[in-house]
Amino acid sequence: MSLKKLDFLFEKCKEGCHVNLAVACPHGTDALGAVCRAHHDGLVNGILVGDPERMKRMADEQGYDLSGLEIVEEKNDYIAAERAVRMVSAGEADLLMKGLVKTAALLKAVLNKEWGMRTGSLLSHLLLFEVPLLDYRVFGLADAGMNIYPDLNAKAGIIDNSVECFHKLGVENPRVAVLAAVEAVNSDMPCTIDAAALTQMNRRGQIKGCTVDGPFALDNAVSFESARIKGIDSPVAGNADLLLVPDIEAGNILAKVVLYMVKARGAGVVLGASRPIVMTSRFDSMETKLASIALGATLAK
Ligand code: COD
Repeated sequence: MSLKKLDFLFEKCKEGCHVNLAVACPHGTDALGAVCRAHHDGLVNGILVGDPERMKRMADEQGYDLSGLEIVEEKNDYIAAERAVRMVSAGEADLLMKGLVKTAALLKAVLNKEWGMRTGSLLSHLLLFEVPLLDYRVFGLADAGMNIYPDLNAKAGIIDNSVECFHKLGVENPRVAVLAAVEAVNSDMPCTIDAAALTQMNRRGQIKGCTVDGPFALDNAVSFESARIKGIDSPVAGNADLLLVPDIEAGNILAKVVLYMVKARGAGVVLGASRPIVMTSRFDSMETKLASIALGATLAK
């Protein structure tokens, strides 16, 4: 089974109890607007951790309805980020979301050894996105937001986190395409060597619960026609569920093409911590922000 359309996330996250979402510094239109919508649409219970005056001013300007949302007062952004992380670590919230605070600052708080959200696993980012031009097929893209230049072990950890997410969403054996610029192993392109090693690690049972193959150029991974023309015989070619990119630069550029140039809907979370972390950007569409919250809430259950 593969995923089609992200709509199912909105139903899935409403099953059972609602999760409590702690938003660190919801002082901008991006997170505040999304969490208000998500709260009133019944996706989550919103907890706003930050400066109440800034939130209320923003809500008045934009017409957001803050009624029913819990507000935890912390005027300093860094302390607010810490407080939101501590709330999740203490079980007072089930899900963390980034507001108007630097990504690296929030992630450093998450990685704090004493009160952060570490589990001993690698933390990595996963973006799910649906492509209208490909019949709304859903692809995962990792890692476009956390690990800067992952080595082989980190890439295996990124696959493990992403595969666990696919399993939770009902995809039993996701097909993982390790992306490069070409589909042949080339010693001048180190990521093609990593791709071959990851494929072998999967065959030998070092990476489980999925089928890994690579290297692939992007088109060979998502298009049967392209794979056929190149003569690639693989269960993953043309049929990938998860695209593993070589580094954060490639991932971030691909994610931005998908979200802003193609206008596909996405859902992004950081995985591998004690609870998922929703990281949206100011430029994300409201659909992408809500789908990210719905994905995080589904995984937090
Ligand atoms: N998973 C688990 N532990 C980690 C990870 C990880 N991915 N990264 C670092 N750690 C641990 C290390 O083992 C160490 O104990 C501690 O955290 C600090 O490690 P450093 O010094 O290597 O890490 P930092 O604090 O310099 O950087 C960690 C960041 C996550 C902040 C950094 O990797 C980063 O800035 N990533 C990019 C985030 C970003 O800007 N994303 C936006 C693009 S959309």
